[in-house]
Amino acid sequence: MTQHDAALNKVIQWYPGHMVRAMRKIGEYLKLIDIVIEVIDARAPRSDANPLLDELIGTRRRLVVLSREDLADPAATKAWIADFAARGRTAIAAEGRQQQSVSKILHALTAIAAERKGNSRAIVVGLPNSGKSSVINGLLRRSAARTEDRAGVTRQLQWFRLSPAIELMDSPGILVPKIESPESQWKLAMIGAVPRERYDPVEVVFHFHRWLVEQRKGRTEVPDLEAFGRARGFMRRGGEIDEHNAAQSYVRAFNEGAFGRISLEWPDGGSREHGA
Ligand SMILES: Nc1nc2c(ncn2[C@@H]2O[C@H](COP(=O)(O)OP(=O)(O)OP(=O)(O)O)[C@@H](O)[C@H]2O)c(=O)[nH]1
Ligand SMILES: [Mg+2]
Repeated sequence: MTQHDAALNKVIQWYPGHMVRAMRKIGEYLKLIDIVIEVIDARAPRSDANPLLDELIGTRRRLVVLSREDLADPAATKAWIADFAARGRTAIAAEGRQQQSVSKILHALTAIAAERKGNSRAIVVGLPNSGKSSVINGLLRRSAARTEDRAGVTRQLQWFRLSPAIELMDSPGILVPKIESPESQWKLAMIGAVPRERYDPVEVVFHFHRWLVEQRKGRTEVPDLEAFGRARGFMRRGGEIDEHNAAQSYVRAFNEGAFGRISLEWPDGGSREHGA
């Protein structure tokens, strides 16, 4: 294990009490639930998946929402939708904050509910900060659920009525307690699924940029931390970079799309990005 991998390890240990309780509650509530809407960040669908949920969901109808479509590489998102379809699952790419985009989810949900008789109850689940509450607000067409650009905002399960026939439940984000791969750790930190105080942003940015250079065979205009820090004026007296603050700003810039649309994962066998 390198020094950089060791620094990432502490991300694994983040599994606070409210997540343990939420996971247990989701398990209890699932008896009442007919449809599971899984919100997954389109930029890292592999790291974003939650195998614990797979067990709980069992044979219930499920719908995958690939959120942050606006930040992901469109070719990767297309490949992921095909990959989900090949595994018998319906995935819809959406930008949570765009009404038009969320209406695609509404159509799919209404169609599933219409196949069933009577009331349908759907729960929205996914990793912290993946965009669950935004999807709920988009579906309800009002700001009913609180949203914020950090992980761990929704703390409790909460019901919302979408239509006479459909009820929706928002739930706290749940991070898998043990993330095995160091790759997944920096990716989850980079997409905002891990609270800022739980990781060293300098390490995360280092891993991200090294990965990007490798992916693009050395050709990328996305700055490394040093170049970014200098360009944005994160300087200390003596000409050194203020690495920590620069790295936090770097992660924010990534999530604002400042480096373009970048997907961190592609399905197995899918064609990868090549140039620029
Ligand atoms: N660019 C972009 N931002 C989004 C999208 N969906 C949500 N966001 C933003 O991402 C942040 C998190 O969204 P939330 O809806 O609060 O996420 P959540 O999954 O409910 O988060 P927790 O309750 O903390 O687990 C907010 O700042 C949203 O505005 C999207 O599709 N694109
Ligand atoms: Mg939420």
